[in-house]
Amino acid sequence: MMSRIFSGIQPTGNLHLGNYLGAIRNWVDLQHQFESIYCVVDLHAITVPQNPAALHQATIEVTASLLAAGIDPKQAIIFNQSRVPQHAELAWIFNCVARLGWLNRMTQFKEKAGKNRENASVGLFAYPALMAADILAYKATHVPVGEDQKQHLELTRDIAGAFNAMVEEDFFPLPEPQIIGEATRVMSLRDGTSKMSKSDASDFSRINMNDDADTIVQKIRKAKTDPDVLPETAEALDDRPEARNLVTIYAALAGTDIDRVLAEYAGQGFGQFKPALADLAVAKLEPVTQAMRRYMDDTAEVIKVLDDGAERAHAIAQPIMSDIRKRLGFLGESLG
Ligand code: AQP
Repeated sequence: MMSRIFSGIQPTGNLHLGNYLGAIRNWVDLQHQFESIYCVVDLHAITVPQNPAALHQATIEVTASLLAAGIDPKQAIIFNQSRVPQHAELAWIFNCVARLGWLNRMTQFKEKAGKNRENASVGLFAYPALMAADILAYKATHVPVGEDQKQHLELTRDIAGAFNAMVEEDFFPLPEPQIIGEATRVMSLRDGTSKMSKSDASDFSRINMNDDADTIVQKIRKAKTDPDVLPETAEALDDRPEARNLVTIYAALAGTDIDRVLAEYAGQGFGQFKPALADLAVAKLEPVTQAMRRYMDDTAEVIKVLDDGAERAHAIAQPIMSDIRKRLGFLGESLG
């Protein structure tokens, strides 16, 4: 089977360094090796309440960040999910394939629903079935994601397998997660045990892709650390989550590994390491931030990329969905 990449990102606010190092930077590399489809997942965004104007704006901004990071719309398909109705259509079918017990095990739902579970939307609970539909509507074979999405990918494989068993055919591939690089789980700058996230109340917990140089320097200066010097081995960072996080970020930005960073900085304290990290972060992120501002000055170009991407994505998903309809015995062609 031909390799095809699919991955998605939510338009739920500014992209941050975790999204960049855990996912987008890898998307940029992979677009040259595989047919690649990158989706701004607005249907996923509405699993929690959204302000329509903010969602509209974030869809444009996230797309601008993808372009600024180096995704080439001539090479890869970039579009927003709700434009291609096959995502929602297949998600419904997968809601009928997935078992309640499988979804009950998903840790992201538990984290996001929190104590208010009874009040969470049905969509938030069924989120992984929509994610499976996103991937399998294109029969994608590889899915580059951060560590946090691993469990959802396993569910996608379970759904694909159950569907295949139902239709007695290897209809869908079992997609492989691609969790690549040093920084597969970037942690909050305020708490090394929780994930850097768009929805963290504190802006000082994350570096946003549109932060200016001064803000990046300030956030790194204020990042939580400990009083010890950097050790010689990575194992010695095991019980120092904040220190490990900053060293990991450095390694990922520098395109090296943790051991090499420690070989250079062992014995030095954060008074020395933080300025070096801030310089590196500014040097690596500033070109992306500047390119993003240029795209935001001409949003017509960004919207054109999404229009074109939606057509190309639809052209792939539509015939696959048509085959699925036949397998299930649905009468006639879908009008979507
Ligand atoms: N902290 C992270 N480290 C590494 N990778 C990460 N990703 C997200 N956070 C980190 C990866 O980025 C891709 C897109 O994520 P998303 O925006 O679609 O979903 P998310 O995981 O829900 O991101 P956030 O920031 O945590 O959003 P909120 O706060 O709205 O829930 C995925 O590949 C993800 O693995």
